Amino acid sequence: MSLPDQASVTAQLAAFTADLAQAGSLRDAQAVRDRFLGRKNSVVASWMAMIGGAPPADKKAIGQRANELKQAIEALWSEYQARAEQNSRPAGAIDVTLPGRVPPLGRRHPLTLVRDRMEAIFTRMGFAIVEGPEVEDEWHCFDALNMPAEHPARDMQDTLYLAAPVVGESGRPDDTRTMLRTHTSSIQVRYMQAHEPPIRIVAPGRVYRRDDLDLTHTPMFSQMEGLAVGEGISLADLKGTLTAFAREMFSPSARVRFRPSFFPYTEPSAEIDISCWQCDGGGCPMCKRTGWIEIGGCGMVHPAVFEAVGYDPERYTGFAFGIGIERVTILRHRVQDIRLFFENDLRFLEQFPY
Ligand code: 2NM
Repeated sequence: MSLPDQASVTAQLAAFTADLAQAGSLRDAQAVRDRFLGRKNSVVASWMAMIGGAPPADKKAIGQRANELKQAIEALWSEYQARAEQNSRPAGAIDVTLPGRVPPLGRRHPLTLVRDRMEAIFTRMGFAIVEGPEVEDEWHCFDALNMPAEHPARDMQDTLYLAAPVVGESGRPDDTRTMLRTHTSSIQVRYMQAHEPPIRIVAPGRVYRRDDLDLTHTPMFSQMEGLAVGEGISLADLKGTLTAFAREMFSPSARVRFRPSFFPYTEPSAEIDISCWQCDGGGCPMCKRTGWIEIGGCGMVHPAVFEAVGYDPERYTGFAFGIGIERVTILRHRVQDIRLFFENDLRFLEQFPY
């Protein structure tokens, strides 16, 4: 056999192409490829084998021809395979053997998860969930809640008023400004106007205040306020309700402590502390070594609020409380910065599994 030259390469490629065209099945085609490219007894293998016995001056050229042939056949073979793959099913058909594409799944926001849990706990205790408008009038947000015109919370510094005043529903002469609600108590005022006692409701929702952004403040945040009104409702009912909530939400051994405080719409008023669920009250970094963690405020509804909504303050008493949903979420999940809740960074949001 004469030594392979450029013409031999061309001739072998032509032979390969012709033989492949004759192949009636993938198995036949693979046999053709093996005859040209296989490790033993193939055309390429026999050319490689000639290198050893060839005159030194020809060795390099034979090696080059063998490589050329090998690469060209490999290229033709991949084209053949790609064509065979396409022809094996009708155009546009679905290849049912391919693995399915898993669509990316959304998930609930951490604040929604905590709110849902809180709602479930209060629902089981007989509270109804009530919502209301985020754009409010001053009467429902302030006047009805024993916060008269001179009250500092009504200042432009603290409250976001809307540019276009709209006449409110109360018909009162001072009821002309609209605002973004600063607490969800306005929902409870609306509910009391529309329903006679006994009532038991929780009002979750977003609230707005004129705050600058920092680690612990955002101008929008979420609250859940609770309200129970009836005959003979006492501070003991308030404490029992909050204790039951804390045991389900934080720890079965949770205790509740009231610290005297002031709100215009309750008397007496208190801050709500829960025994630290990390150290069970012993003192740890999470509770700043105090054993207690503040989660909100509460009190017995002020008679002036009942007057405003048309309830008889001689007949009815009630308790109310407000809990910050961001605050509870931050404490439960040790979130470092409140702003993370509102930036929608998936690396943060994907860390809340339940
Ligand atoms: C709080 C603290 C104390 C509250 C009062 C009322 C209403 F409408 F009945 F007067 N709703 N919520 C209340 C009381 C809210 O949040 C820190």
